[in-house]
Amino acid sequence: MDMIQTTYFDDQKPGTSGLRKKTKVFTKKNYLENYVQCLFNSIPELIGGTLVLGGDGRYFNKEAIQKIVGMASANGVSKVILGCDGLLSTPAVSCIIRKYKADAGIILSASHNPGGIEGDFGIKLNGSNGGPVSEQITNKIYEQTKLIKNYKIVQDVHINLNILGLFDFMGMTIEIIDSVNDYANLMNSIFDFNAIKSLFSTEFTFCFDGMNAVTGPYANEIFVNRLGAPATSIINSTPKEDFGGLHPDPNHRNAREIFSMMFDGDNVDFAACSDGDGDRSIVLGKKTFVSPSDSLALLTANATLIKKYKDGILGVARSVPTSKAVDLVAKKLNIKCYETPTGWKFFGNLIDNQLITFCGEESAGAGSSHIREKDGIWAVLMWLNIIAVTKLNIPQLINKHWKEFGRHYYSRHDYEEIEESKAIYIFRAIEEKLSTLRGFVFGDETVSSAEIFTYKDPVDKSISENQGIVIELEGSSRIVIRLSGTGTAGATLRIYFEKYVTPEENLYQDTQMVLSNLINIANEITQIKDVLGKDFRKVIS
Ligand code: VG1
Ligand code: CO
Repeated sequence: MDMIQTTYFDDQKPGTSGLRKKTKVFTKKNYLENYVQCLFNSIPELIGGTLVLGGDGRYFNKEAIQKIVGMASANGVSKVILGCDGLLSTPAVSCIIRKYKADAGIILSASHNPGGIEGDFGIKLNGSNGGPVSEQITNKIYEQTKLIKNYKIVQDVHINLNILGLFDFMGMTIEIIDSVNDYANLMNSIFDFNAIKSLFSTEFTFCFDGMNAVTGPYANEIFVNRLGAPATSIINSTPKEDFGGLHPDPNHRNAREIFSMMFDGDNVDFAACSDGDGDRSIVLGKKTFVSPSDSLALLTANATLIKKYKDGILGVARSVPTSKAVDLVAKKLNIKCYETPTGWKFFGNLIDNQLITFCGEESAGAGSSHIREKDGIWAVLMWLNIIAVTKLNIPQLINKHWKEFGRHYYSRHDYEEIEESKAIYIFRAIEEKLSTLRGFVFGDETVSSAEIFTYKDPVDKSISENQGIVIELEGSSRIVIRLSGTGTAGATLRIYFEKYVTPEENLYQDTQMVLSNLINIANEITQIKDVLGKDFRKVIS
């Protein structure tokens, strides 16, 4: 074992979902090692404990695994559980931590960010409940990154990642497990696989796009081997180091293949795709994109059709920019609906303390108490199981939902890679205006409240400040503005819009048109075009 002096003293603050940087930053001498040592220093339970380790297969995944195994051994970890070939999806890591009672999990992924030498790399840390570590631990890690002076490592580790079984590595146990099996078994315990099998044996046609990232092997095992879908229904199913040039972010800009399949063609009933590490997914029906906020609402409304949730669910939670569609369902079901900051770590306490069963985000992540992560394939199986039971297709289910609850027109606009100083300037300028916005009239819209979202955890009472600006307008419309915590270049500003219409109003209008007033209001409040000098806006959902 060697104690290496660091040559790198840059402090690193984990963002919404771990630490993400350009791959070329992560591959710099000592960079990954420094950060991983900070993780070991922040989770003392790992000394003599068990670590789950795997990643989404992107460039540097395997090398990083060899280094982390060497560091785990030098730091006194007693067992490392590895996914075969170094592959584990984020939900699978959560499942495995819980099943094998591990102390922590490290997921090597920058999730929806592109991979490859020119792309991004990232590290997520999950705790013993299977979920992303809390803000308190993230803060501890950040403090460590300011102090770190050396790290411990066994150098030049070359483990064969393809042989399943138990091995001894200098007194530490390494167990290499099938990456998919435990997760697939968990899915089988939640859903009625026979009902979905019957659905696949009808005329029903299905396509899942693995985007050349981690979900391909999971989709093949679950949809094809266990549920009988044709092998051809899984596309881009081999994990590649650069994702074959695809950008595995489940939205219409990046998941082009399934969008054109569903909007330009007519022979597939249900299409879905996931992000790089498999924790998020979108579903599409014929000429129908299911807005993730609507998806959470619809899955909640239909939960009791699913084996595991047949007796009802405890409560739900959504992140602040996610539309309030699920709030209406919760009201009808007479269960509580919590509003949290963006990022999955805030849901864990609510699930652990039996306050909620379902949770989700507008960014296409939804999940339940079965693990402590959002879960892309779980959400697809939820939809398939509901379709199998109700015999309704996606457009019919969505229509039925809107006709009962009304519709939340919803859109997110992103301003990516803008100058950080300009993003901060825009933010500060709105903050200064906040108190004067209340009661302000813009055309036929009136601001009913404008504030910075602060979250108080109902369980441990911890406070998370500065979680975005929320502007509410009379008549259930909202604008939310926040800075992304997952980008790796410049700053990304996200602006979210929603407008509610009752079942009696027009449910079938163009979303951007319905939201155009709100978009104008946001332009006026932020002065974004003037500050940036040009229009950086990208319509994401
Ligand atoms: C984005 C999404 C957020 C999600 C996060 C991690 O964060 O908006 O909803 O939880 O990515 O997802 P941000 O800070 O860039 O808006 V994953 O699938 O990339 O771990
Ligand atoms: Co992800």
